[in-house]
Amino acid sequence: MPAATMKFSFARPFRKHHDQNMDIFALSPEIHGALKNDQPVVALESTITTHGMPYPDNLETAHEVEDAVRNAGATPATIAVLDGRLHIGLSDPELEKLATLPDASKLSRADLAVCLSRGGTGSTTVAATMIAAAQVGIAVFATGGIGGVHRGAEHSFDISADLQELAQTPVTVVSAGAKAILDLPKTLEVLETFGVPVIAYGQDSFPAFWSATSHLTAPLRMDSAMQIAVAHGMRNALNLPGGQLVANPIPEDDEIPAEQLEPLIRRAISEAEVAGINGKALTPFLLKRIFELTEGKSLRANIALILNNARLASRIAIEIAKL
Ligand code: PSU
Ligand code: MN
Repeated sequence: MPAATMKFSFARPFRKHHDQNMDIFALSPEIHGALKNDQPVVALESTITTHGMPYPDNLETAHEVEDAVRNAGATPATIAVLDGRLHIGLSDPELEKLATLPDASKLSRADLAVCLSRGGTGSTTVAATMIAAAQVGIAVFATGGIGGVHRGAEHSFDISADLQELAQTPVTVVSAGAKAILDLPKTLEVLETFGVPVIAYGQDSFPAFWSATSHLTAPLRMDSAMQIAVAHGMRNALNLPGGQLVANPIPEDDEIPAEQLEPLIRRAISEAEVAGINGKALTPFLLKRIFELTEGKSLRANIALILNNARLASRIAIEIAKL
């Protein structure tokens, strides 16, 4: 490519509409059609697949989550970077490639563009998935649990980029709260500082990922997908830049009581300290250790809560599409 052309294309401001970003984005035909016709679409992240679960549970779950969205009447858009293109909607072979990648990069806001510029491959975290979703006009995104303020952050400064993303990118993220490995009170404080609405779904308590409740009261509560959709629309009408965090409790039959989990979480965290694990590697390490320490129970709960979030996100996307 001649230098002048390159300069032009890189200097060009980012355009909001997906049709004009075809060089960066690779939309699956299904997603292209759904977005063009203003049909409800739910974004899904891919770090759960590459760093959150072992194979083959990761691949099976990715398929089940997509099926859950389809059964609820929306279109699933799993997002990942493959060979230098930001894919919105993955084919079965693409999903399988991602799920079996030995050393996938875990991409957040800081490294998304670098990976694309190098022609690389990697999964997107909550932050990077939100960026991609907003660029192509997807309003709703389902994940397991967002990243947040790690325990001991007063020393490590480890605060997930997911929180800043919620403050600036207008996507409604359906989660089961923040992962219970985190410092939940500090995570709620930072979200409040950043002006992110934290909405517990159908209860007052802020859910704690593997557990349906915590000792914390969520700042906001809503009891219907429609209310959440209207609030999303109101933020747009006010031109407020950030998103909403919906905290959807894990179904009670699938939860692990917090008392049971807490000692195992503490043990995993001290093992990480001893091993000197930090940065991007910390959350995947803790999830893996808790999986081992609960003999797989945490994984089953994680799968159940993601499916539950996918169903609620679909209902919200359907309501937003009606607005
Ligand atoms: N939800 C899960 N499993 C996960 C994640 C979410 O059930 O592995 C991922 C998300 O991609 C989230 C990331 O953005 O964990 C948080 O990583 P960190 O703490 O390094 O920001
Ligand atoms: Mn971190």
